[in-house]
Parts: sequence; C-alpha cells; structure tokens
Amino acid sequence: MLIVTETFPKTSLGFIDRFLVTAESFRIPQALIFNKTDLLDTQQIVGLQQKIELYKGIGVTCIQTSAIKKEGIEDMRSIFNDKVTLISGHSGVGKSTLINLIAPEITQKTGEISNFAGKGVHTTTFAEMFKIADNTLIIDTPGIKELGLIEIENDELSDYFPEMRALSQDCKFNNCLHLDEPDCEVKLGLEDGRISESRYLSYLSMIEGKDNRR
Ligand SMILES: Nc1nc2c(ncn2[C@@H]2O[C@H](COP(=O)(O)OP(=O)(O)OP(=O)(O)O)[C@@H](O)[C@H]2O)c(=O)[nH]1
Ligand SMILES: [Mg+2]
Ligand SMILES: [Zn+2]
Repeated sequence: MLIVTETFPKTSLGFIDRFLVTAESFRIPQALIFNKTDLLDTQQIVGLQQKIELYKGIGVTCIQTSAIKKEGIEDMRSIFNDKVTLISGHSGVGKSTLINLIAPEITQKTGEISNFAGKGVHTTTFAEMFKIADNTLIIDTPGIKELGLIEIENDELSDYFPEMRALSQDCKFNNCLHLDEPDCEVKLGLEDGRISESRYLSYLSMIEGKDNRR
C-alpha cells in the first residue's frame, strides 16, 4: 500500500505508477491512500478526484484520509484485515501517523517536515512490523525517495499496466511495445481515452529508463 499526498511532500504520478508496476509484477494487491486531505484547496480537491477516478478505473483501491481530522481512518482500517500490509511512500506523507491512529497502543515517533524543499525528514529509520490482530500485520517503512524498476524487460512492462495488458491482446504484433508499431491497440486507446495520458507517459519514461527519481 502506498501512502501519498497532493500537497506536502507532493507525490508525482510517475512515482505512483512505478510503485504500482512493481507491486503488479509481484502480483501484490495495491491500494493508494491519499492523506492530508485537510490541506487541500478547492482546486486541489478537484485534481485529487480526477486521480482517484483514474486509479479506481484501473482497479486500484483508493482511500482519502486526513490523520489530523481523523477522516477516512475506518475505511483505511478495513483494508488491513487478515493480511500483511506493507506501507510505503515518501518521507513525511504521514505513514506512521496513520498507523498510530489504527493501533493506538503503538505510539511511534512521527516527525515535523523540515521546510527545506518540502522534503520529509525520515522519522522512521527502519522497517517495523506491528501486529494489529491475529492475522493482521502492518509493516511501516522509512520514506523512500526513488523507486527503481528492476528486472522488468521492456517487452513485459505493459503486462504490469492492467489497462494496457487488456488492450495489447489486440495489437497487431504480439511483441508490440506500443511505441511506433502499426495497428497498436494501446496507441488507439490513448487516442480515444481508454488509456490515460499520464499512465502512458509513465510507461514511456519507464521504457526509456528515465525519471526514476520521483
Ligand atoms: N495536515 C496534516 N498533517 C499530517 C497528516 N498526517 C500526518 N501529518 C503530519 O505530517 C508529518 C509527518 O508524518 P509522519 O507520520 O512522521 O510521516 P512518515 O510518512 O511516517 O515519514 P517517515 O517516517 O519519514 O517516512 C507529521 O508532522 C504529522 O503530524 C494529515 O492528515 N494532515
Ligand atoms: Mg514514519
Ligand atoms: Zn501495441
């Protein structure tokens, strides 16, 4: 599960997509928690709704939370039941704060975000596992800055974008990379809106091996 924020520190779509692809390649179910909704202005709320629509559309569980206002906490709690969940995200997005709310008997250190470039300060310094109930375990991790893509070949990358995987069956070539090949269903999908532009751009940047910083 990835905890993300719209505001401080901002999580880019490229980072989210990279995370989802990695999880998908291991067949790990994914969820996105959009925290700090209390900090959003009207325009940012509209932007957030569009993102949620995009990710729900490709089958990712999306939940909005505000740890400060204690909103969305029950929704979030419900997805932890009877499984082991690893929580990831940039430093300072509120991972430890949210876990503390779910299991009040655990009180972890949470940190102020340093103002320097809006980057978090890495309050959590090692991964730690918490037992919430008999079969419910949560692993808190230190904030991550970068996420590399390891051992995913270009010709299998689109398999880990569920919406592309569905369309690629109809590409003319079965080894289509959805770049400049003729009769590419994914490129058609990009034109008619079945594939979102931001997701396709993330795909391209991963193919090019660039943009693994955020
Ligand atoms: N406004 C607002 N602030 C929040 C919210 N959730 C957490 N914070 C604040 O964000 C700061 C960072 O929270 P942490 O829980 O330490 O963040 P983290 O993701 O665990 O950070 P690392 O351990 O460094 O990876 C703290 O000052 C929290 O009080 C929220 O929903 N709204
Ligand atoms: Mg933490
Ligand atoms: Zn194609």
